[in-house]
Amino acid sequence: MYEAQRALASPVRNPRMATVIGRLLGAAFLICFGTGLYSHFLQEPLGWMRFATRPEFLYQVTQGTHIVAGIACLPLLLAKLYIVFPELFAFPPVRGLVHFLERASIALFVGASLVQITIGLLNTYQWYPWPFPFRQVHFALGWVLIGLLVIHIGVKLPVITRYWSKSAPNIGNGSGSSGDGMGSGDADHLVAAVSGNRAFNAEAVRLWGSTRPSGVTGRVLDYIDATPRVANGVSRRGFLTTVGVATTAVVGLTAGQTFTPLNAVNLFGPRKKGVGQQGVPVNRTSEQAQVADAALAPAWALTLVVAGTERAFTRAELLALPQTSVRLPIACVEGWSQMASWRGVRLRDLADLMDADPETSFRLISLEERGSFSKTQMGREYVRDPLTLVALELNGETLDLEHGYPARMIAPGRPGVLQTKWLSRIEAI
Ligand SMILES: Nc1nc2c(c(=O)[nH]1)N[C@H]1C(S)=C(S)[C@@H](COP(=O)(O)O)O[C@H]1N2
Ligand SMILES: [Mo]
Repeated sequence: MYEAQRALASPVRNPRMATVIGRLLGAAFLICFGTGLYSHFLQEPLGWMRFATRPEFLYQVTQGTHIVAGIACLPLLLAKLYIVFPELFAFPPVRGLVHFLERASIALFVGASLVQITIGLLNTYQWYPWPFPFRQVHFALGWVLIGLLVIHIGVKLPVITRYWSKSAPNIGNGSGSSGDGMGSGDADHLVAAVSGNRAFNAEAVRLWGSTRPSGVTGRVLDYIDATPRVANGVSRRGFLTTVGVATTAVVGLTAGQTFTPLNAVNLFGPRKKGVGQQGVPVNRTSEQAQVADAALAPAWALTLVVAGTERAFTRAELLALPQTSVRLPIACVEGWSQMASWRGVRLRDLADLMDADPETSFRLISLEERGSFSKTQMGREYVRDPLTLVALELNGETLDLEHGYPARMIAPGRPGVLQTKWLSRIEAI
């Protein structure tokens, strides 16, 4: 076992590096969790929840951040696994119940993280090669991961605090795993830890001083002395540079799908700004939604239903009402977003025409018959917002069929999935 660990030894495989990469990864996880919860509850609000409608690009920012931080997790997680990989060969593999639980929680943590990042990434490409509903599983796994992150930080707290700052690791004084009273299991563990890092070995010898203790600590030092002091190729600086470049590259070459200054280098993002009908990307097409016939039928009218009263508005009638122009983004949950100019009727004007109570929420129903977004709900804060439109025009032209002709919803600060295209009915609820 020591031989295996020795073969894997490297200057980057040390607790300081694990702490450095670990806290970046931890921060990315927390950002993903926070922005993910926000996105989730926008789509599935609990009854009492109300959301900010300003700034109108809020969701564009939170979801863009979610996707960018999620993508950054991939190289960071691989780097972290590279650093701690020799732990797989720790001997004995299990040193009692607590140690077993610690290792089991880490195994679960690594597995769940890999699944979470992978399904999230594939989702941004709208590829769902699995038999479960993405959002519910991604949401549940998010909670599992935060729980495991808390456990992981708790378990590793002594290491994290000791290696948090750049100063020399204080392995000699007052730490529970060295000095007198160490069991032989601890010695194995220390040998294992020490074997991971040549520079750390030298530090250990220095800190322990010239007096060579006998017993367990002496064994550790004998081991250190017997171990060749050659690094196996990867230097710390080289490793950090590689991780930095890889992370910057995957982030930088994707973020352009939502962050305009990087648009030119958006190589990995599945959607490009300005590419699509009327300069806006299309997520679900009229063909996929099977709405073309109903949407282009001359008999189309938008039906409003409030407190049992129904009223149908033809497109000509909608165009005859006061028109408002707004600039609002489509901000897809999958990370891309695009600002656009919309023109149409304020939803609150229609609600007033129907004498709707200002406290009512609405249900938006699309011509689309199947599909998870054919019916969506809109809270009162969006209904009453002056920027919320039943849009009839996009970027100065009649709304394209692909963008929801004859009429679509556009509201500030909402995920793309709730910007319902091909409207058919709007019901007060
Ligand atoms: N009826 C309906 N509306 C819909 C969808 C849909 O599948 N069906 N997709 C939504 C999603 S996921 C997004 S991101 C936006 C995209 O709008 P766009 O295609 O006009 O850019 O439309 C939304 N409106
Ligand atoms: Mo979307």
